[in-house]
This record gives sequence, C-alpha cells and structure tokens, in this order.
Amino acid sequence: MLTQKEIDSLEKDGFLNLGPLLNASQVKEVNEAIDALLNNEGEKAGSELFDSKYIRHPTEDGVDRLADLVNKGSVFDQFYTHPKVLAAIETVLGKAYKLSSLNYRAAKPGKGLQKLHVDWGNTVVNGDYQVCNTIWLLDDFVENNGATRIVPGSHKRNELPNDVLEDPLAPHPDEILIQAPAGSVVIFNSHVWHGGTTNHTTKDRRSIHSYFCNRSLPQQVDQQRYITSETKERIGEKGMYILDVK
Ligand SMILES: O=C(O)CCC(=O)C(=O)O
Repeated sequence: MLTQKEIDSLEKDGFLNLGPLLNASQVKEVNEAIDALLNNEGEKAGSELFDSKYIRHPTEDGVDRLADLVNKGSVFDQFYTHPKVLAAIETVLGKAYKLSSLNYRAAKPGKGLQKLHVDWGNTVVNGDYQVCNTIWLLDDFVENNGATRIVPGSHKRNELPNDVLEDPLAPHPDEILIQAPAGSVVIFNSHVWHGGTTNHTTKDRRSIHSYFCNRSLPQQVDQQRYITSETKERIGEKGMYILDVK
C-alpha cells in the first residue's frame, strides 16, 4: 500500500503527505456536511471532547471544533477506514491500533496558533509510539492560512517542546509548514513536535483529524459510549474493530 520510500520518510521525518485522497466534489460534500453540523450543533459543537481527559485543547479561542464525526454521517466513514491511511497508521503503531477520535478543527481568521506540542505526556525514544494522527485538508493549506507546522525528526528527541523551548508559540528554526491542496491527507506521528499556526487570511482553514492510538489505551472519545446502531450496521465488523466497539 505504501512504497518503501514513503515508509522510510514517515519513520525518519515523522510525517508523510499521502497526496490527494479526496477529489474536489468529495471535499465539497464533506464541507457541506460540516457546515450543516456546525449550524445544527451551535454552542454544543465539539462537546463530546469536553469531558475527555485525553485531549490537550478541547476548547480553543477562535477555533471551530466538531467531535464524534463517526456517528454524524456516512460521508465520514472514509476518514478512519481508508486502506492507505490504515497502512500508514500501522507503520507507526503496529497492528494493534484503534481510532481514538474523529474531529473537525478550523482555524478562524486571525486565530489558530498553537504551542509546538506532542500528543503524548512523555518522550518516546525507543520507537514504541502510542499515538498517530492524520490531517485531512478541507482547504488548500498555504503559507499564511494557519497550516500545520511540524519539526521533522523531533519524534526521536529525548525532550518535549514545553520543557526545552523558551517560547513554544514562537516559530522554530527547523519547522516546516504542511502546504498541500484540499483533499490531501498528511499522516503525522503524534510524537513529532507540531501545532497549528495563525490563519492570516479572511477565510477559515478547515481540516478533519482522524487520530489513532495503541489498542491498549483509552480513547479520546469513548467510541463505545457514543456508537449508534445505525453506524454499526453501516460500517460492519471491520469498522467496529477499528473503533473497538461491540
Ligand atoms: O489543526 C492543526 O493544524 C493542528 C492541530 C493540533 O495539533 C491539535 O489540535 O492538537
């Protein structure tokens, strides 16, 4: 599913751009579904994350979030079942992984800057990675619209950004920006130093994160608690295995 070059680059740099997995009409369909959910959910949008101990920024000023997209329409099934994405997740986490959460994050104009961070409490120097994220671009990510930044290779460092950086909000000399067209999917090892940047444009910068973890860990969103019979019927045994639901 992945070339050796792709596997090596994910291992070495801690991220991999899989290229466009959604075409323009699929991106449009997803963005329409997101708009409808944001309208319907209003103040409650993203609330499935608020009681989770396992998310670093459940609420952020100037950011729209939606959570539990698993149960909000068949259009979201592809985000955690796409074979190429799963192959990349397996490269980082091994075979024993599951979905932790499926969320939407949009940086509003003027907002979106995050500290460089990792999504795990400690460093991992032995390659025993516990968490891995995928970011699905719902807009072109460009230099000034709040694209995600990553410090390549930092997943192998024996130090955390918050401990060693004078200002984790400041640009890092080694960081790169993910710049790619809408529909692209970027896998990033969640132990790599990363974060959102400021959106300097007048339009939202939209994305969906399918976040995976080691099978033995608690999920960011307890999938068993939220799963509906409609979703179970639709996704079948394989989907239920990825979500770790019965
Ligand atoms: O959306 C992004 O650019 C990155 C978000 C992120 O790293 C986070 O919310 O932890």
